[in-house]
Amino acid sequence: MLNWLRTFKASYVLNNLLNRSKIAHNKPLFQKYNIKRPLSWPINSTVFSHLPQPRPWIDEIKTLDELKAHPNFLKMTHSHQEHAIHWFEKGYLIFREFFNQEEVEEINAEVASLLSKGNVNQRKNNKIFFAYRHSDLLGKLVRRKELVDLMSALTGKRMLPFQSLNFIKGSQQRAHSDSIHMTTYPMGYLTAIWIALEKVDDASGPLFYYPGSHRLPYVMNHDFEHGGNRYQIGSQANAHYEDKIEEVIQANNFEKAYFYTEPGDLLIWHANLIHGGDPIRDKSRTRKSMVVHYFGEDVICYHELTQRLALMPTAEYH
Ligand SMILES: O=C(O)CCC(=O)C(=O)O
Repeated sequence: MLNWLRTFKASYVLNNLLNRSKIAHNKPLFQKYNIKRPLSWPINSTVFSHLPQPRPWIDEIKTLDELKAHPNFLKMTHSHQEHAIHWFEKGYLIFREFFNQEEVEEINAEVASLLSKGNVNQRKNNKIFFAYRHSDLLGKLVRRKELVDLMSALTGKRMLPFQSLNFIKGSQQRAHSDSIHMTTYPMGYLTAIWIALEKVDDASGPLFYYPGSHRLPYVMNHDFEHGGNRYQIGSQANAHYEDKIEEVIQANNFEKAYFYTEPGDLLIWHANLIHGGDPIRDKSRTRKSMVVHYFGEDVICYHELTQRLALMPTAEYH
């Protein structure tokens, strides 16, 4: 019943009206881009299609030589430069043992405690949403300076945490780019981190990704049969989107890579890197992990698939 109601755009308009303060920060941005429509109305990428389409500085670059001569690259530290080259070519970065064993244990204990106190709960696809908003420990973790500084250097805008997802078991989510779920205008100001909170192998449903896929055109609602209309979101829009992404992967011959991990390993991905969760082959296995999605400061953040502005309760956005 709730899922059916959610297909009606009016339910989001109502929700936006009830959460006015969480979308109000978009007002100056709508003015800046001369978008004349109420903040509460449905929104998708076609609203911005007549506007210039700039991308994060690194995504505007065509060749490695051009990257190495760019002023933003030249002012980076040596280690950031190495990361920028890998990011440019592959669309992701891996840091082994970024968190130590003690930190991993603390995080796992914190998630277990939040679950047992009922501060968070496990929802669709084994996901625990927004735990970082209920915990000082996780709140500090998502704002770790070296991570935020690196992602901000790569995109050219300060990156702010928007959403965290904790998993006890693998998501088994089909291949997708996060930009269909969390979208920005201008496009591309989204990054995500994936933290391994235990050993992950083939049996527990590892994260998979397609190196280099971040350079593909963004797939938006108008690129597939989303099935929606003026009043409703297509009830199968996500499944049709995922079918479309399968086609894109086949057509481009991308090689699938897996993130096999030890506890504490970390992967950062680009707004348009295609990724997902592999099937769980051993159903008894857990796959404790945490994802954090970051939006760039000073951009319009919305959800292309469900056609609504992102609600931003955190102080950083205001
Ligand atoms: O952890 C996974 O299995 C997939 C997570 C994911 O796709 C996401 O958070 O966007």
